[in-house]
Amino acid sequence: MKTAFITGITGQDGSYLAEHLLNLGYKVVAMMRRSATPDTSRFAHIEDRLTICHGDLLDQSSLMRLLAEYKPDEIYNLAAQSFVHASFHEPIHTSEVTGLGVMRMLEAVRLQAPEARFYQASSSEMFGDVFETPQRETTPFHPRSPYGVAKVYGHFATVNYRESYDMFACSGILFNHESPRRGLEFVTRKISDHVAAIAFGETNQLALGNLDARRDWGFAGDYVRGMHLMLQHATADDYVLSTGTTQSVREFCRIAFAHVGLNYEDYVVVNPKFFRPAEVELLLGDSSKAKNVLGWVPEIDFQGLVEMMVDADLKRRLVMGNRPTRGSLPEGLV
Ligand code: NAP
Ligand code: G4F
Repeated sequence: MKTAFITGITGQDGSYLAEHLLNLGYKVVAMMRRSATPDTSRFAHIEDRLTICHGDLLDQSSLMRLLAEYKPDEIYNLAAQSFVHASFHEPIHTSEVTGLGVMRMLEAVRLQAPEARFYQASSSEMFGDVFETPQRETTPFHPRSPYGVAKVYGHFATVNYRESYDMFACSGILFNHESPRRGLEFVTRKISDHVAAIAFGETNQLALGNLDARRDWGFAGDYVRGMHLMLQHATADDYVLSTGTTQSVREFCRIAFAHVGLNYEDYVVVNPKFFRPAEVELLLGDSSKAKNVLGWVPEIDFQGLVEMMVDADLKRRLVMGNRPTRGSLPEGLV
């Protein structure tokens, strides 16, 4: 039985990846950091099948100790301070975790598990002020936030360890991927949760920032399959994962509100406090390398993703016995 080691298990991708690897027959060792109020809700349904351990990307010794103890075959470094907006307020912390944290992981792998295959969660935010559209593996980077800068550091650290030490180290350049388990501060989940809250009469308004920003949004469950495929290939390399379509925040709102029979223009207001000092205006990925080399293709389309997220936030309220007061429930939920 192969052993996989995942950092970031409490986050969105950690939970989907752990599910996927358990289904494939892996022993999954999952790292979380110490917290006074640990949130295990995203993986509670599989917790009894995981080996949970404690470590922190800020603490080199904990990473060394864990890799020495578990000697994993595959290592997925998903942990990060991943919220772009917060990275403007906490640039040093973001650099420490999201940037230098990758170097700490790579050092721990080099010294304790050099034969392990390593996956680094890189990001389309590295493209930032894009040089070309669509963006692919060869597109130059121009990050627009401390988060993006830290991810570029992590990306090149991964490439450098592959080239310097012949380590099997891959960087997955993933475009935005979402799900009902997405954190509430990210725009897609903020919208889906507010649509449900508005339909149930809990609030009357959704305050957002830049409605014209465009993203290439896919489903997280599809993207974790791609992470695993990268580590199964004969050689280590870097891959873009994306859907190849782009939509605006406004379009996400339109579809999400329409799903419950409402018009987003009646509820959405713009509040400049959600603007960023520098914005990434457009992301659109070309994942043909992942398709051709790994056989990876995403299965959930944009409309399906929006409806899945809104349905989940509606269901959460329905199972609590609440009833909607505005709009109409989608057919499957009536
Ligand atoms: P997420 O939900 O924000 O999860 C981040 C995880 O990192 C959480 O488990 C968090 O733990 C953990 N973490 C934060 N600081 C840590 C530290 N010092 N030591 C150990 N763990 C720490 O992010 P996600 O959406 O699942 O994304 C997974 C990875 O992919 C991230 O690296 C992200 O930057 C990258 N990425 C995401 C996307 C996307 O669209 N989702 C796209 C491209 C790349 P706590 O719960 O304790 O905070
Ligand atoms: O949902 P977001 O916060 O995601 P963002 O900044 O694209 O970053 C996510 O995707 C990256 C991959 O490209 C990951 F690396 C990163 O870890 C994270 O998962 O914002 C998306 C867009 C932005 O242009 C933002 O300005 O939505 C715009 N937006 C408009 N109003 C808003 C809001 N974003 C948030 N979070 N909240 C708003 O009220």
